[in-house]
Amino acid sequence: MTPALTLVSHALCPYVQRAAIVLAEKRVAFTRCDVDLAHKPDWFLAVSPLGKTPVLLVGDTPIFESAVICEYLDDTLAPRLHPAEPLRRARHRAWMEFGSAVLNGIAAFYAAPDPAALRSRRDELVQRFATLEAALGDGPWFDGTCFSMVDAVFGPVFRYFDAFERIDDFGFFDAAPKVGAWRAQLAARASVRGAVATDYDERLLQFLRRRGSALSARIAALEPRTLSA
Ligand SMILES: N[C@@H](CCC(=O)N[C@@H](CS)C(=O)NCC(=O)O)C(=O)O
Repeated sequence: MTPALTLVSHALCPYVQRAAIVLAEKRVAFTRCDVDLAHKPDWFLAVSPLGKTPVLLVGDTPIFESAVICEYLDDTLAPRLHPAEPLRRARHRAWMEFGSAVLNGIAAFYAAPDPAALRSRRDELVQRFATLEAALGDGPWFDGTCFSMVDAVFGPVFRYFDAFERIDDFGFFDAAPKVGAWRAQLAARASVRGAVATDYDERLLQFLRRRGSALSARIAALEPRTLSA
């Protein structure tokens, strides 16, 4: 019998979303348990050696690091999201890493301390998307017609840009039409939509507003009406 699966989560964590998307694609029941990362409970620190979400509890056994969790789920539950052919699979794993680098770039963008740094971090993300554009085929997914693990990684990446676009038109995807089309496909996918709670958008905006960053200042300068539109 398959042991019970518990995904130890944080409401805004994009790495948690990867695992939630993979679980949903595999149509596997799991329990989600959110922790407050500002006040980490002892039981959480006991199962998370780095003090980070996500952790997947497989029965009583904890697995940490989102990529490892996703690989474990792919090894044990159908349908496979990774390609069977080793070279192609290696290429997918490499682009999963690229997805993590884009997440770091996103964090640098929303934490940028002043407008000049915000512009530089924006330009770095645009460069990342130009690189991604050159790697994409005809879609609709990263590698054609099969939804893969790379898609699970980029669903949460692109979700941030819904919030950024409520603040301003930063033109992130202007020169990357394939990336833009892929983003739209991912935004409509049930597993991607269901990986966050219904109050996610408001919580993310609150989180961004409280960074004390150049982006926070931009949010504070906006009319509440603009943000709710
Ligand atoms: N490499 C990790 C990154 C996980 C991560 O950075 N999680 C963040 C939340 S999104 C976290 O738990 N931060 C709390 C901390 O670092 O104290 C993974 O892929 O699982």
